[in-house]
Amino acid sequence: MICTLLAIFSLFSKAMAEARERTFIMVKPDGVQRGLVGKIIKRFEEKGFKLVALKFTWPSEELLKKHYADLASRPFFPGLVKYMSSGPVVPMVWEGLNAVKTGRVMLGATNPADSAPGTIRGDLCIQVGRNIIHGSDSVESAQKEIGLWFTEKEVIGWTPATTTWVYED
Ligand code: IDP
Ligand code: MG
Repeated sequence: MICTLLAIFSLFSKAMAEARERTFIMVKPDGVQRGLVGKIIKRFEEKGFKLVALKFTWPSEELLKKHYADLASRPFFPGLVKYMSSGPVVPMVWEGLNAVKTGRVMLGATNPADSAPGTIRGDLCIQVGRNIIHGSDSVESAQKEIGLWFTEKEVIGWTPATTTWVYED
């Protein structure tokens, strides 16, 4: 009996922990210039993910070089840093079950030429060097990116009134 209760409790807390997965999403300078911020936020809101951090900021080249450190040796890196530092961006943190993986699916492929219709990139942009949005590719990179762009205090824990209508438990 106690074992069953413990098993149920551990399944429940596992589901709750998974529902707290966080991903770092950012509207890039072209998305801001093209007036797509509201539309992009709406997609994540309507999906059922929870917004836990957001800001409007013009990022430094230094921050962008850290953000894209993994790509430093790629030929497009200097152009990428120039593009990303060319204007304000909207970094955000979204939370929910499988937020990282589902967030990537919602973004679509890196190159909009390969992004499926219905995805953000598939619907709203054309070229890889102007692909309007960033999304973390793993839970580990999400944690790194959230730490780069936000302080701990800027990430807000809260419970939306809709939670029990989005999740079964
Ligand atoms: P991702 O944004 O889908 O995770 P990454 O391979 O991590 O894709 O590349 C980061 C960003 O670098 C892309 O979103 C895009 O803006 C840019 N990028 C990637 N490949 C190219 C390229 O071949 N030419 C120009 N820019 C590129
Ligand atoms: Mg990436």
